[in-house]
Amino acid sequence: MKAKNIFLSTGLVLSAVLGVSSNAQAASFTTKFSPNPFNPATDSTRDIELLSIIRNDNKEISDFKLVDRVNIISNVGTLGPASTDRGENATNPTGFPPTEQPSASAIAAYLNRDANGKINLNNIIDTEDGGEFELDVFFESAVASNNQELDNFFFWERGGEGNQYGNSDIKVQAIDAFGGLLGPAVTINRSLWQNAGFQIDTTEAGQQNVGAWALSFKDLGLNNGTLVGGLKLISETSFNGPDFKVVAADVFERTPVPEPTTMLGLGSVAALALLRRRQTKKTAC
Ligand SMILES: [Ca+2]
Ligand SMILES: [Ca+2]
Ligand SMILES: [Ca+2]
Ligand SMILES: [Ca+2]
Repeated sequence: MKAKNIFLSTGLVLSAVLGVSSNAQAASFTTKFSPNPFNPATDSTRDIELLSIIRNDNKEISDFKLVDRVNIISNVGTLGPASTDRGENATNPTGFPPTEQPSASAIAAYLNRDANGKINLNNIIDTEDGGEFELDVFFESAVASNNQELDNFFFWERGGEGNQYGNSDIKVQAIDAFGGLLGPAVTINRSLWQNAGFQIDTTEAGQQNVGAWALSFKDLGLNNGTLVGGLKLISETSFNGPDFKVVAADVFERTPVPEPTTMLGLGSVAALALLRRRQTKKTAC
Protein backbone atom coordinates (compact mmCIF):
# COMPACT_ATOMS: atom_id res chain seq x y z
CA MET A 1 0.00 0.00 0.00
CA LYS A 2 1.37 3.39 -1.00
CA ALA A 3 1.51 6.22 1.53
CA LYS A 4 -1.01 8.21 -0.53
CA ASN A 5 -3.56 5.40 -0.31
CA ILE A 6 -3.08 5.10 3.42
CA PHE A 7 -3.90 8.76 3.83
CA LEU A 8 -6.91 8.37 1.57
CA SER A 9 -8.36 5.47 3.58
CA THR A 10 -7.68 7.28 6.86
CA GLY A 11 -9.47 10.30 5.43
CA LEU A 12 -12.47 8.21 4.50
CA VAL A 13 -12.71 6.81 8.01
CA LEU A 14 -12.41 10.33 9.43
CA SER A 15 -15.13 11.75 7.22
CA ALA A 16 -17.40 8.80 8.00
CA VAL A 17 -16.99 9.49 11.72
CA LEU A 18 -17.45 13.24 11.35
CA GLY A 19 -20.49 12.64 9.13
CA VAL A 20 -22.37 11.21 12.07
CA SER A 21 -22.19 14.45 14.00
CA SER A 22 -23.17 16.75 11.12
CA ASN A 23 -26.63 15.30 10.48
CA ALA A 24 -28.46 18.13 12.21
CA GLN A 25 -30.54 20.06 9.68
CA ALA A 26 -31.86 23.57 10.02
CA ALA A 27 -35.49 22.95 10.70
CA SER A 28 -38.17 23.29 13.22
CA PHE A 29 -37.71 23.16 16.95
CA THR A 30 -39.71 22.31 20.05
CA THR A 31 -41.15 25.20 22.06
CA LYS A 32 -41.33 24.81 25.84
CA PHE A 33 -43.78 27.24 27.36
CA SER A 34 -45.96 27.94 30.37
CA PRO A 35 -48.81 27.17 31.07
CA ASN A 36 -48.34 23.45 30.59
CA PRO A 37 -50.71 21.65 30.13
CA PHE A 38 -52.18 24.21 27.77
CA ASN A 39 -55.93 24.73 27.53
CA PRO A 40 -56.60 26.48 24.18
CA ALA A 41 -60.09 27.59 25.23
CA THR A 42 -58.73 29.83 27.96
CA ASP A 43 -54.92 29.93 27.75
CA SER A 44 -54.81 31.18 24.13
CA THR A 45 -55.97 34.62 25.34
CA ARG A 46 -53.51 34.79 28.25
CA ASP A 47 -49.77 35.09 28.87
CA ILE A 48 -47.76 32.32 27.20
CA GLU A 49 -44.24 32.45 28.56
CA LEU A 50 -41.37 31.11 26.47
CA LEU A 51 -39.26 28.93 28.79
CA SER A 52 -36.86 27.25 26.38
CA ILE A 53 -36.55 25.65 22.97
CA ILE A 54 -35.13 22.30 21.92
CA ARG A 55 -32.82 23.01 18.99
CA ASN A 56 -32.27 20.78 15.93
CA ASP A 57 -29.38 19.00 17.70
CA ASN A 58 -31.68 18.27 20.69
CA LYS A 59 -29.92 20.83 22.87
CA GLU A 60 -32.24 22.76 25.18
CA ILE A 61 -31.69 26.52 25.07
CA SER A 62 -33.06 29.12 27.46
CA ASP A 63 -30.44 31.85 27.05
CA PHE A 64 -31.93 34.04 24.34
CA LYS A 65 -30.91 37.29 22.69
CA LEU A 66 -33.99 39.42 22.24
CA VAL A 67 -34.72 42.26 19.86
CA ASP A 68 -34.15 45.55 21.65
CA ARG A 69 -34.02 48.02 18.75
CA VAL A 70 -35.95 48.35 15.51
CA ASN A 71 -35.45 50.55 12.48
CA ILE A 72 -38.63 50.88 10.40
CA ILE A 73 -37.43 51.08 6.79
CA SER A 74 -41.03 51.02 5.57
CA ASN A 75 -44.41 50.11 7.05
CA VAL A 76 -46.96 51.73 4.79
CA GLY A 77 -50.74 51.50 4.58
CA THR A 78 -53.79 52.75 6.42
CA LEU A 79 -54.25 49.65 8.57
CA GLY A 80 -50.68 49.70 9.86
CA PRO A 81 -49.37 46.63 7.99
CA ALA A 82 -47.15 45.58 10.88
CA SER A 83 -48.98 46.35 14.14
CA THR A 84 -48.45 45.32 17.74
CA ASP A 85 -50.93 42.78 19.12
CA ARG A 86 -51.39 40.58 22.19
CA GLY A 87 -53.70 37.91 23.57
CA GLU A 88 -57.11 39.28 24.57
CA ASN A 89 -56.24 38.91 28.26
CA ALA A 90 -52.45 38.93 28.00
CA THR A 91 -49.96 41.35 29.54
CA ASN A 92 -48.36 43.75 27.05
CA PRO A 93 -44.96 45.43 27.35
CA THR A 94 -44.86 48.34 29.79
CA GLY A 95 -46.28 51.48 28.20
CA PHE A 96 -47.18 49.83 24.90
CA PRO A 97 -50.85 48.83 24.51
CA PRO A 98 -51.60 47.18 21.14
CA THR A 99 -51.79 49.64 18.26
CA GLU A 100 -52.26 49.61 14.48
CA GLN A 101 -49.65 52.34 14.06
CA PRO A 102 -46.71 51.24 16.21
CA SER A 103 -43.49 53.18 16.67
CA ALA A 104 -40.17 51.43 16.22
CA SER A 105 -39.92 51.28 20.04
CA ALA A 106 -43.32 49.58 20.26
CA ILE A 107 -42.33 46.92 17.72
CA ALA A 108 -39.09 46.30 19.62
CA ALA A 109 -41.02 46.03 22.90
CA TYR A 110 -43.37 43.35 21.51
CA LEU A 111 -40.32 41.31 20.46
CA ASN A 112 -38.73 41.76 23.90
CA ARG A 113 -40.33 41.22 27.34
CA ASP A 114 -43.77 42.00 28.68
CA ALA A 115 -44.51 44.17 31.74
CA ASN A 116 -43.81 41.13 33.98
CA GLY A 117 -40.38 40.61 32.45
CA LYS A 118 -41.45 37.48 30.56
CA ILE A 119 -40.80 36.54 26.96
CA ASN A 120 -44.48 36.43 26.10
CA LEU A 121 -45.37 34.43 22.99
CA ASN A 122 -48.74 36.17 23.12
CA ASN A 123 -47.09 39.53 22.31
CA ILE A 124 -46.62 39.54 18.54
CA ILE A 125 -46.22 41.67 15.45
CA ASP A 126 -49.47 41.30 13.52
CA THR A 127 -49.53 42.09 9.81
CA GLU A 128 -52.66 42.70 7.76
CA ASP A 129 -53.24 40.39 4.79
CA GLY A 130 -51.42 41.97 1.86
CA GLY A 131 -49.48 44.25 4.22
CA GLU A 132 -45.94 45.23 3.24
CA PHE A 133 -43.13 46.15 5.58
CA GLU A 134 -39.36 46.26 5.82
CA LEU A 135 -38.05 46.23 9.39
CA ASP A 136 -34.46 46.04 10.60
CA VAL A 137 -34.58 44.37 14.01
CA PHE A 138 -31.43 44.34 16.18
CA PHE A 139 -30.59 41.96 19.01
CA GLU A 140 -29.32 42.89 22.48
CA SER A 141 -25.85 41.79 21.38
CA ALA A 142 -24.34 40.30 18.23
CA VAL A 143 -25.27 36.70 17.45
CA ALA A 144 -22.36 34.33 16.76
CA SER A 145 -21.94 30.73 15.66
CA ASN A 146 -19.15 28.18 15.32
CA ASN A 147 -21.40 25.62 13.66
CA GLN A 148 -23.33 26.78 10.60
CA GLU A 149 -25.64 23.76 10.74
CA LEU A 150 -27.17 24.63 14.10
CA ASP A 151 -30.04 27.06 14.34
CA ASN A 152 -29.57 30.59 15.73
CA PHE A 153 -32.83 32.33 14.84
CA PHE A 154 -36.18 31.04 16.09
CA PHE A 155 -39.45 32.27 14.60
CA TRP A 156 -43.13 31.77 15.38
CA GLU A 157 -45.97 32.65 12.99
CA ARG A 158 -49.68 32.74 13.81
CA GLY A 159 -52.32 31.50 11.41
CA GLY A 160 -54.50 28.55 10.57
CA GLU A 161 -56.68 25.96 12.22
CA GLY A 162 -56.82 22.16 12.20
CA ASN A 163 -53.61 20.87 10.64
CA GLN A 164 -52.38 24.26 9.48
CA TYR A 165 -49.71 25.88 11.66
CA GLY A 166 -48.78 29.29 10.30
CA ASN A 167 -50.18 30.71 7.04
CA SER A 168 -47.78 33.48 5.98
CA ASP A 169 -44.30 33.94 4.52
CA ILE A 170 -41.53 36.19 5.84
CA LYS A 171 -38.28 37.18 4.15
CA VAL A 172 -35.15 37.26 6.33
CA GLN A 173 -31.67 38.66 5.70
CA ALA A 174 -28.80 38.91 8.19
CA ILE A 175 -27.49 42.42 8.89
CA ASP A 176 -24.66 43.90 10.90
CA ALA A 177 -25.13 46.36 13.77
CA PHE A 178 -25.50 49.21 11.27
CA GLY A 179 -28.03 47.51 9.01
CA GLY A 180 -25.43 46.49 6.40
CA LEU A 181 -26.38 43.31 4.54
CA LEU A 182 -24.39 40.18 5.45
CA GLY A 183 -25.94 37.50 3.26
CA PRO A 184 -28.69 36.75 0.76
CA ALA A 185 -32.38 37.17 1.62
CA VAL A 186 -34.18 33.89 2.31
CA THR A 187 -37.91 33.39 2.64
CA ILE A 188 -39.53 31.19 5.26
CA ASN A 189 -42.36 29.93 3.11
CA ARG A 190 -45.77 29.36 4.74
CA SER A 191 -45.50 25.64 3.99
CA LEU A 192 -42.48 25.26 6.30
CA TRP A 193 -44.03 26.18 9.67
CA GLN A 194 -44.38 23.27 12.10
CA ASN A 195 -46.75 22.95 15.03
CA ALA A 196 -45.46 25.08 17.93
CA GLY A 197 -47.89 23.33 20.30
CA PHE A 198 -50.11 26.25 21.28
CA GLN A 199 -52.76 28.63 19.95
CA ILE A 200 -53.23 32.35 20.45
CA ASP A 201 -56.39 34.47 20.44
CA THR A 202 -55.37 38.11 20.08
CA THR A 203 -57.24 41.43 20.04
CA GLU A 204 -57.12 41.45 16.23
CA ALA A 205 -57.95 37.82 15.43
CA GLY A 206 -59.71 34.74 16.78
CA GLN A 207 -58.05 31.62 18.17
CA GLN A 208 -55.52 30.25 15.69
CA ASN A 209 -52.58 27.86 15.61
CA VAL A 210 -48.97 28.99 15.85
CA GLY A 211 -46.16 27.53 13.75
CA ALA A 212 -42.39 27.43 14.40
CA TRP A 213 -39.33 27.46 12.14
CA ALA A 214 -35.65 28.21 12.72
CA LEU A 215 -32.76 29.44 10.60
CA SER A 216 -29.06 28.62 10.89
CA PHE A 217 -26.03 30.57 9.67
CA LYS A 218 -25.95 28.13 6.75
CA ASP A 219 -29.56 28.96 5.83
CA LEU A 220 -28.64 32.65 5.83
CA GLY A 221 -25.50 32.13 3.74
CA LEU A 222 -23.18 33.10 6.62
CA ASN A 223 -19.75 31.78 7.58
CA ASN A 224 -18.75 30.79 11.10
CA GLY A 225 -17.27 33.82 12.82
CA THR A 226 -19.69 36.32 11.28
CA LEU A 227 -21.22 38.66 13.84
CA VAL A 228 -24.91 39.18 13.16
CA GLY A 229 -26.26 42.41 14.64
CA GLY A 230 -29.84 41.77 13.58
CA LEU A 231 -32.19 40.73 10.82
CA LYS A 232 -33.88 42.57 8.00
CA LEU A 233 -37.46 41.29 7.97
CA ILE A 234 -39.60 41.84 4.89
CA SER A 235 -43.25 41.22 4.05
CA GLU A 236 -44.39 41.52 0.45
CA THR A 237 -48.04 41.85 -0.63
CA SER A 238 -48.17 38.17 -1.59
CA PHE A 239 -46.88 37.00 1.82
CA ASN A 240 -50.30 36.94 3.50
CA GLY A 241 -49.28 39.28 6.32
CA PRO A 242 -46.85 37.48 8.66
CA ASP A 243 -47.83 37.56 12.37
CA PHE A 244 -44.57 36.80 14.10
CA LYS A 245 -42.22 36.64 17.05
CA VAL A 246 -38.46 36.05 16.77
CA VAL A 247 -35.62 35.39 19.23
CA ALA A 248 -31.94 34.51 18.69
CA ALA A 249 -29.31 32.41 20.44
CA ASP A 250 -25.57 31.93 19.99
CA VAL A 251 -24.11 28.63 18.86
CA PHE A 252 -20.84 27.83 20.65
CA GLU A 253 -20.32 24.15 20.21
CA ARG A 254 -17.35 22.48 21.82
CA THR A 255 -15.62 20.39 19.20
CA PRO A 256 -15.48 16.81 20.45
CA VAL A 257 -11.98 15.30 20.45
CA PRO A 258 -12.43 11.56 19.81
CA GLU A 259 -9.90 9.01 21.06
CA PRO A 260 -7.63 7.98 18.17
CA THR A 261 -8.37 4.28 18.67
CA THR A 262 -12.15 4.70 18.58
CA MET A 263 -11.97 7.13 15.70
CA LEU A 264 -9.75 5.16 13.32
CA GLY A 265 -10.46 1.46 13.14
CA LEU A 266 -7.75 -0.94 14.17
CA GLY A 267 -6.93 -1.41 10.49
CA SER A 268 -6.19 2.27 10.04
CA VAL A 269 -4.04 2.32 13.16
CA ALA A 270 -2.06 -0.56 11.71
CA ALA A 271 -1.81 1.33 8.42
CA LEU A 272 -0.49 4.39 10.21
CA ALA A 273 2.06 2.23 12.02
CA LEU A 274 3.12 0.84 8.66
CA LEU A 275 3.43 4.34 7.24
CA ARG A 276 5.52 5.44 10.18
CA ARG A 277 7.84 2.45 9.70
CA ARG A 278 8.24 3.28 6.01
CA GLN A 279 8.97 6.91 6.77
CA THR A 280 11.54 5.93 9.37
CA LYS A 281 13.16 3.57 6.85
CA LYS A 282 13.20 6.29 4.19
CA THR A 283 14.85 8.73 6.59
CA ALA A 284 17.42 6.07 7.44
CA CYS A 285 18.40 5.79 3.77
CA1 LIG B 1 -53.07 44.73 12.57
CA1 LIG C 1 -50.14 34.57 9.59
CA1 LIG D 1 -59.66 37.71 19.51
CA1 LIG E 1 -51.64 38.41 9.39
